Amino acid sequence: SYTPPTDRSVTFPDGFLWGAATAAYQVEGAAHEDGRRDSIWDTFSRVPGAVLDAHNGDVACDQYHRYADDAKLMADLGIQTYRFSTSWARVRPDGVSGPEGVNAQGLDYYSRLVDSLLDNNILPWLTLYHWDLPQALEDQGGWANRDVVDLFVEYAMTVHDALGDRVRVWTTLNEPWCSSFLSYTAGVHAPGRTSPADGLAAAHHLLLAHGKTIQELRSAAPDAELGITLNFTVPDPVDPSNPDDVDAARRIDAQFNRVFADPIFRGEYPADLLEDLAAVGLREGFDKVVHDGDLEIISTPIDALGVNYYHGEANSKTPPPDSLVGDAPVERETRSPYPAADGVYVHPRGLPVTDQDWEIQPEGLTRLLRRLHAEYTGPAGVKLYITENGCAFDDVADDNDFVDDQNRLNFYDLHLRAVHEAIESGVPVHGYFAWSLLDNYEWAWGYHKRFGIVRVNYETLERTVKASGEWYRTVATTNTVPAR
Ligand code: PNW
Repeated sequence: SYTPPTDRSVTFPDGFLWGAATAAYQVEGAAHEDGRRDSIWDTFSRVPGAVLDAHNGDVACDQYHRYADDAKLMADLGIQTYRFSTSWARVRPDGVSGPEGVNAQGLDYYSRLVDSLLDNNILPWLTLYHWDLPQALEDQGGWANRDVVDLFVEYAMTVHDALGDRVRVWTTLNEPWCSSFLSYTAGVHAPGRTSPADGLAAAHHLLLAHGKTIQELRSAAPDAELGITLNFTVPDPVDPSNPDDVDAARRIDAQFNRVFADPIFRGEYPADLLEDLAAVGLREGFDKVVHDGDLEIISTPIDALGVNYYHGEANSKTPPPDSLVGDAPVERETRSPYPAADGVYVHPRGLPVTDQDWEIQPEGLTRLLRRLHAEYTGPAGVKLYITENGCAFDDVADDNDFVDDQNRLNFYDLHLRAVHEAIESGVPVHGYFAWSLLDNYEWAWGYHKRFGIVRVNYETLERTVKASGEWYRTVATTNTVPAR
């Protein structure tokens, strides 16, 4: 693997946006306050064994009460934009249509948050869905039920009506791959279902909800910047000269990347994906889920693609040697549970890993950005942003709660150099968000994994900037990754 040299500084283009990201359920807490009702993550975290130590988001980072201080902290860190999400379970807690379904107190919170950000000169970057579907809607079939699509659009426009005068950047969905396949097929995320057909239906309905919302937002706010955030992997064959391995990587690319990018940018599902679904008996059912006209809606032009990148993977149709399989505490299968990637395995490559056993592979980000620009965003004239990148490490805090996280700093340094390399080679990337501003509720891992550039003491809820956060301030305020 290629590691860029770190002995020179690299400066980003003028106007490059430096941000940090979070999501509602991961940071807000106040789960039972001001009219919020259960989302699928509240109920999922009560299922024995679903989340490590049954951790939940009842308190999280308490941002619901500490947003004003957090906005000041961001300003102090030189952060120019804050990527946060609004919670459907706060805004329309019962999933009921019409004005009676709106929870004014929930909307008020986001209004106060946005005002605090603007007071601190921070651009609000609003994501409408980061996985907290109202449980009431899951009880009606969740994302596998087409009826949820129009309810999402209604929720989105409720948020827009309240905040559209102050929020200019709108992201419909965060990582629909997670809220469909990881949630409805692999059962790892809420609602914990294990149905290949439901995962496919959820993916399509999420895409349709995205497309319809873009159309509504576009007519309500012609000047807004509208987009979606996808998570991408960079699949490589274990052995490039082995046709089975090459096919394994192709399948992962279809099932993970192209299943979302192709409908959005080309108005069609990938033909090879549909063939793979036919081979496992899922094609007919999926064809019924996709109605005439859906793909035109899904491919409604957008302004921005958010890219979440953590790592790529090496694929094969044979299992990896046991000795190389990591020891992640959340049980991890190396065999894909996903319908169009039947029989595909992930092989650990012996790269350095984070505390989730996620491989550290910065060059994958350079390749990903070049590919997205060449095949999707470039031809469509769509702006690229890195909306998430970061890592979990077992932080050790000193008596003052300070964490000297050189490992995380190193991760960011390498990945920002990888972004810079893509920019140098002609890929226009317009901004970067660290995941995450704060240590927070890391879904199925609970509070066991820390991603923050700022430490959260979960006893006192106090925030302490880590070494990586101090370093990020230098980067953001000088627009430069310094030499090391
Ligand atoms: C993303 N996977 O989640 C999310 O957008 C964040 O909310 C999250 O905290 C961050 O990445 C770190 O995990 C993912 O299992 C969670 O492949 C799990 C997976 C991918 C992304």
